[in-house]
Order: sequence, then structure tokens, then C-alpha cells
Amino acid sequence: QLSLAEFDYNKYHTFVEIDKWIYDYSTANSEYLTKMKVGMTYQNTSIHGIKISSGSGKPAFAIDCGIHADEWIGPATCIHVIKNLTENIGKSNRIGKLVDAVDFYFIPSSNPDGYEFTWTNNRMWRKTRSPSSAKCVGVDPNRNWDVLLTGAGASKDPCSDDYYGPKVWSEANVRSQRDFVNAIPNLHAYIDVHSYSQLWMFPYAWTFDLAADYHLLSSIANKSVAAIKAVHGKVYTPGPISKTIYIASGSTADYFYDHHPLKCVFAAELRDTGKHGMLLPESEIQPTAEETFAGLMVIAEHVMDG
Ligand code: ING
Ligand code: ZN
Repeated sequence: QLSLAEFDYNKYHTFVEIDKWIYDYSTANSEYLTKMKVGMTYQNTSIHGIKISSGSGKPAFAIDCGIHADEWIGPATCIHVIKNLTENIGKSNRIGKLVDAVDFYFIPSSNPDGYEFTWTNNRMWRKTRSPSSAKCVGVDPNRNWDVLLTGAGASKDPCSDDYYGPKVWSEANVRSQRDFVNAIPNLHAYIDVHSYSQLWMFPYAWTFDLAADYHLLSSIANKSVAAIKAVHGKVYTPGPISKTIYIASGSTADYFYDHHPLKCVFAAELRDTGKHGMLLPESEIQPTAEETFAGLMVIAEHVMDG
């Protein structure tokens, strides 16, 4: 078991290591960080979150990583972002002001059953691990939300990687994430982090129709991609999910956009654009986290300014 001092931020970690880091890091910074229980998975593993707060009643920004098991850069980035925010607490710089003004909630690894399976059995596993049919295991946790479940861009085939599930909310980790996020007081922004393709997106995924808040979301996304590019020169493309990547029903982002009063909802695809894909080298964890941090802080600034 790694101690906090031995934890290597520039390596990928198993779920057990990530979960231990959440405990160790929140304990070491207990004045500002709180470990929270998000809920359970199908295999009865506890999903944990971290809240970063220097008070209460601040507007909140929630971030989930790793809803798809094979997207390893997600959890690694969430951990970096938590660390970077924490190290800026109390400083008078821009990040210090943001972390003072906003409550941050993270779910660093939101699909632990699937993630563990990518370490032990199949590196390219994406879904949950619930036995969805006699033939195949798993449901796409980003197709299982109550947004036109059986619509376009989701599959009814239990063997498909985009299987929407036997019914809406069939997945324990999805229900856990829904209830955890819905209970966050004063939530003003949400982002669901994926990889790969370098995109900075916002609803809708299920339709080509523009969201009512299109102009606001588009202007924030444009600023995020500019901030990202300024860090290491990487180009991320902003836009509505349906037009930027593809149509998808039953998604996390659309659910929170339509069923929660918050309007500031995003979905990111981190590095790269396909050279390594899911198998992004560990040498790219740090730079990916740095540029993602810059993109996220643009959203946090919007939260701070109301
Ligand atoms: N991409 C996402 C997927 O679930 C997405 C794209 C994001 C769709 C947000 C809908 C909402 O297919 C990956 N790589 O998983
Ligand atoms: Zn994904």
C-alpha cells in the first residue's frame, strides 16, 4: 500500500489506489477537504467523492471522471485537479480566489467495477459490470440516464458498448451519481469528463436542437478551449455534443441539463486525437491535467461571478 508521499501522480492507478488516495489526501487536508460517499456499485464497491470547500453556502461546481472504465486519463486528471486546487488554498492568486469562492465536488472514479475490470481482464472495457443478459455483461453508464433512453445513439443490444440497459436507472453507480449530484446544495455547474478526442462540449447530446442556454454555454466553451490552448498548444473543439461528436441519448450531461435547475453543463473529451487513444502514455498525464485545469477554471470563474 502506497503512502501519500509515495503516490506517483504521473502514473495510472488501480481503483483501490485511487480510493486510498481519496482517503489519504482528504485526511491530510482535512481543514478544507471532505471525503464523501457517493454510493455503491453493482459489485458493492463504495464510490467516493471529495468536496473542496473553505466555508459553506458557496456556489458549487461538480466534476465526475471515469464514468467510462477504459478512459484512464479521466481519473488521473481529476486527481491532479484536486491537488492543484488544494495547493492554491489561501493564496491570493487567481486560483486561490476561485477555490475560496466556489465549492468543488469531485467523483474521481465513478465506475469502479468497470475500471477494476480494465486492470484485471480487459483494458478496453467501457461499461459497468452488471450482468445485463445471458450473453453479455455491462451497460453503458452514459446511456442509462432518463433522457429518451431508447433514442438515437444508444443500443438495445446488451453486447453493444453503447447498450442503454434493461431499463432506465438500471445501474447502481448511475443512480448513486444522480442522487449525489442532485443533493449538492447550490450547484451551478457540472462537467462529465471523458476521453479521447479533445472536445469541450455542452448539451444537447440527444438532439441537434440548440439548448436554450446555447449562447452562454458556447461562450464559456470558447473561453475554455482558448485557455486550454494557451497551456500546451493543444486544440480542443467546442460545441454541442450532438454536433461535435455524435447524437447520444440517455447521457449524464443531458440529464443534469434538463432535470436540474443548473444550466452550466459540459462534457469534455480529453487527449488525445487518436494516436494513442485510450492508451494515452503516462508522460501525457501531467500536461493533460494542466490544460484541463485551465479549461475547468474558466467554468469555475463563471460560477464565481454567478
Ligand atoms: N464519448 C462520449 C460517449 O458517451 C458523449 C460522448 C459525452 C456522449 C456526453 C453524450 C454525452 O460516447 C466517449 N468517448 O465516451
Ligand atoms: Zn466516455
